[in-house]
Amino acid sequence: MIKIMYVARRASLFALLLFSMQASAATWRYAIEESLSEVQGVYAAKFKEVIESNSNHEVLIYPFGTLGESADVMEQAQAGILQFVDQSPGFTGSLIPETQLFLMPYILPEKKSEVRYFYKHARVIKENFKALYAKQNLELLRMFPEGAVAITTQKEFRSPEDLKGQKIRVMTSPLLVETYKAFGAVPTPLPWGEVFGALQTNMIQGQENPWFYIESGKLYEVTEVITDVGHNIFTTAIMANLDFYASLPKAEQQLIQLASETALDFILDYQDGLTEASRAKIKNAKPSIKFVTLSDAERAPFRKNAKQVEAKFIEMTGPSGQAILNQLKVDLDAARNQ
Ligand code: 6CS
Repeated sequence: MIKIMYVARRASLFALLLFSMQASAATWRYAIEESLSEVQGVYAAKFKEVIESNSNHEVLIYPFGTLGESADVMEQAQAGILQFVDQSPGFTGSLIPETQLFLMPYILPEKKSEVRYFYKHARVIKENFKALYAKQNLELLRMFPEGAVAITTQKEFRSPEDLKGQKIRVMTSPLLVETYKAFGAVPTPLPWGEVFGALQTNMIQGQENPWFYIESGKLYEVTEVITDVGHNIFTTAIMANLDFYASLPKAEQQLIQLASETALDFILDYQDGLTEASRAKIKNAKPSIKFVTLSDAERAPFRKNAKQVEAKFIEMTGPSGQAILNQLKVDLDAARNQ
């Protein structure tokens, strides 16, 4: 009798162990705003590789278009339907106005070593933004750059006056609207899915994006001129649903941190030469396209007008935005003096 009870107890302990092992093998859903072969997709694939080779979890990546626009996937991540999401500040601005800091023209560095140092070490990301995202039930994991932003147009421009009356599409951020007003244009906020069609039908005449995206989205097909005014680098952010993240054992949180940092290093290296390669592909596909790089003198009025965008940022975000801007400047100094 005692032996039967002993065997039964061992059997149920074994079943419990088996159950907990199965329960710990989870499927984590991760949505991005781009395709798998674009920068966010490459980051996500590296993240997935690190998670899957160090645990029995599976990471399912949902590329742009599979779950809706960027605003839709953010709602799904906040609700916990998705465990991870990549959303760029150009869309997060309506939820967390301070993230528009990354859209402010002529503030982020152009030099590669400074860019790298900034995204790896900035306290404004690790502390200030981490706290702001947490208020929206999001654990901010990393922010990373996606390259210098260029402006596509139908006609050449060299000054804010030349952009008068030109409808330029921006992501749905109030601060980007202010930027393009300051640049002399008529800003037109649209979700990504509508951009190609709007250019094709001349509802808008231009838009801004990193070179790789202009190439992979074939925007050059509906563009005559691509201009570098040196005003920004594109920033994106990856985050986890906070309830989900907080419920994980410490070791799993550490694995997520490891995967996020490994993917950050990987994506920084991956982008070496990406802009140059994208420019070459565009020229090859459309030899008639014109590339323009504004000189320092031509950039001067854009820089001057950018000052009013900083004032708008403070108007939109108040003391919290001011504190964040101050911290950003400290971090940028650290990156310059590293
Ligand atoms: O312009 C946009 O809407 C977007 N640009 C990039 C580079 N990534 C995601 C986003 O859809």
